[in-house]
Amino acid sequence: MEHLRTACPLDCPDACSIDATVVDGVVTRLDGTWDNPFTQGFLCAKVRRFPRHVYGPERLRHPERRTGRKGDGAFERIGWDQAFDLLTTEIRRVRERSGGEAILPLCYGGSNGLFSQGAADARLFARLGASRLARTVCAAATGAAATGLYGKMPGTALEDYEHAALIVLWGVNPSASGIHLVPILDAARAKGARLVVVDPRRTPLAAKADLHLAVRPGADLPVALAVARWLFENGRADLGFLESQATGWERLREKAAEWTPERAAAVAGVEASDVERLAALYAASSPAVIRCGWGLERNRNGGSAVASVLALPAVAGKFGVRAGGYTLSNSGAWRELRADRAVNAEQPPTRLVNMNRVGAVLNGAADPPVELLFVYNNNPLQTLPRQEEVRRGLAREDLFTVVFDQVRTDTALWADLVLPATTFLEHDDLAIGYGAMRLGRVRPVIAPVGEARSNQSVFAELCRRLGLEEPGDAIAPAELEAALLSDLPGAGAALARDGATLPSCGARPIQFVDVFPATPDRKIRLFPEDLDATAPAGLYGFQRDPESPEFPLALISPATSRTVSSSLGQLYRDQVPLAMHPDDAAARALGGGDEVRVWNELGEVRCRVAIDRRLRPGVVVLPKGLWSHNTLNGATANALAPDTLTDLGGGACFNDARVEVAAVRA
Ligand SMILES: Nc1nc2c(c(=O)[nH]1)N[C@H]1C(S)=C(S)[C@@H](COP(=O)(O)OP(=O)(O)OC[C@H]3O[C@@H](n4cnc5c(=O)[nH]c(N)nc54)[C@H](O)[C@@H]3O)O[C@H]1N2
Ligand SMILES: Nc1nc2c(c(=O)[nH]1)N[C@H]1C(S)=C(S)[C@@H](COP(=O)(O)OP(=O)(O)OC[C@H]3O[C@@H](n4cnc5c(=O)[nH]c(N)nc54)[C@H](O)[C@@H]3O)O[C@H]1N2
Ligand SMILES: [Mo]
Repeated sequence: MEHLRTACPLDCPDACSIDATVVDGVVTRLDGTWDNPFTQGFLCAKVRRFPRHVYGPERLRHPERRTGRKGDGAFERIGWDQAFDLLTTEIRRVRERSGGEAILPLCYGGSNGLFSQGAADARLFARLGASRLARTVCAAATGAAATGLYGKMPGTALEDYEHAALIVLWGVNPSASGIHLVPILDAARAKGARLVVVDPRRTPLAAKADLHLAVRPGADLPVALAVARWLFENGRADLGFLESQATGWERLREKAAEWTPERAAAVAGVEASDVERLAALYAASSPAVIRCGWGLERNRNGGSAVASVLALPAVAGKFGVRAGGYTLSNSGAWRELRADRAVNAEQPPTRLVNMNRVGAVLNGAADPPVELLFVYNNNPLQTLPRQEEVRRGLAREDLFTVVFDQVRTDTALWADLVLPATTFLEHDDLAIGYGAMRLGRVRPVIAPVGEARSNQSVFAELCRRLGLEEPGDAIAPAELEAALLSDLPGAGAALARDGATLPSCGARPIQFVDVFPATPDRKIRLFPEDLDATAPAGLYGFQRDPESPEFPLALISPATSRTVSSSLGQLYRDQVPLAMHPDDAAARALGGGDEVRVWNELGEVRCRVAIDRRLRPGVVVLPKGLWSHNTLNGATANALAPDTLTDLGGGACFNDARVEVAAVRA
């Protein structure tokens, strides 16, 4: 029996350090360690179950070629040589006939490591002149807002929340999506910190909070602007700070002036007195920190909503003390990483495909049409909007689809060529979290299962076989690491020592003491003109709810503790119900366990109903990441999600799905 150290690269803020128990070359157990203090010696339940993902029956063990009709799932085993021959022949054929842009790489979360994404893969697709992918399915609106205002300033360290007097969790549910923050919140509360939660659902932390604002999905913008207005009107805005450290605050004040607490409360479906309570509590507390999540971005107002929330610490003057300020994504803490050196290729300015529109793009909305789709680190049928349209695209006879994955996903059933990928327990990688500020070394703790290969080796091999290799290409893990860390002297040695190292700003920077806005003048831009010009209703402009008499219910699809997006979904075979408030159920004569159809103009899901008092009336929930086996008709929340885009950043509007629900009577 051996104990081996590694790090978790899955799509999660926490970036845990792991102790893997390996018996005779088989991984039997994964535990958290203290190497990274934020891991606090424990792992989430889903990663503890990861060995089942590694060895389960859905695991892909060798390359396969389609033998039946598209979508049948009939494949025959082939060797890697044959797979590479088939693939290079297709790539050459498509490129010669229709040009590189007829090739579309489709990738997103995957293992999220720095070798697995944006390295050898990006090099290959750049040299092929393939279509570029706008990776917008997550964090596009938050990214645009945060960068617009602060230019990717590192956030308050999550560990420092322990020192806060007030913690505001805005559109974030750490109990599922980043559990290592939970004990820190408990410790802060034990020391007297107040907790405010803004979320349409009574999440576990909302149930413990001093104040819970159960806003309507998509209505955060009026609430945050009303708080800003209150601060200005009541002499609680820090005008000295705004004058010296920010630009554009007068424009923000004008936009906020429209939103009295009463008007914001009416739009958001909360009490005006609660909006005022939030403002007063925020003004009175220091250190006050806002943990801004991703729940508030996934709608038509997402970008402006996030901008208005992130403006609050500036308006109220909350920076400059430990645990004062905000945290969104800390990936901005890693500016020194040299992904460009790992790629070693200029990206030609080929067309940019927004991944939220892949359904439309595969069905004729692209010229030249996409003829070769290369799916890796992504499960598009389960995670993109407009599931039925995506499925129709994958069914196209004239599309050659490669699915490079670890397990046989629903998407893989539509592949022409299936390639088996290693998991993070089988390959080298480097992982950074977007919460914890650690760089973790991912080490292979077991040999690859079957014939699985790592992304970096497969994309490098494709480059070689296509004659696209160039001198200076980083191929081996050590070369990739050297390229990525070339501007972080000492990082390699620190990684070798304890499996993790820190960004140059330190692991616990104080905003406006240790780190400053990465804008040209180091000032906060509270009204960036470029954002104002691109938002359909202007920056901080509110777009009304897409509900209609026909489709009055807001369907949201938040993260659950079982999966990471759709990853690990093969491990849960049960039927997942639609959660619904008792009033909404009663209005439709529905009882718990009833079979229903949930539909809108885009599609229909058949499932059962679960009555849930923790929801606000008018909001129904079907979690993100479900697989076809989790519902009665194989469709999931994504079948009902529109491919409209957020006001900033071209992001996904999953939570703008508006639906009706009715019983299916036998
Ligand atoms: N266990 C687990 N962990 C994960 C993931 C996972 O799937 N499972 N996913 C990872 C990924 S990819 C990401 S991006 C992060 C996401 O982390 P979070 O931001 O925490 O994730 P979500 O569940 O999308 O949304 C958080 C909350 O926002 C609420 N919400 C929905 N709409 C609105 C709204 O309009 N306004 C407000 N204020 N709240 C709203 C939801 O009810 C939910 O409780 O988590 C990561 N961690
Ligand atoms: N309805 C709804 N849908 C959503 C969301 C929502 O809120 N509501 N949220 C969205 C969010 S936040 C996100 S981040 C996206 C995520 O969407 P995706 O990017 O599709 O993420 P996953 O579902 O985790 O799928 C990743 C796939 O990559 C595979 N993989 C993992 N590691 C590797 C590797 O090293 N190599 C290769 N080749 N494959 C690998 C996994 O097995 C898995 O099948 O989903 C979005 N979808
Ligand atoms: Mo995400």
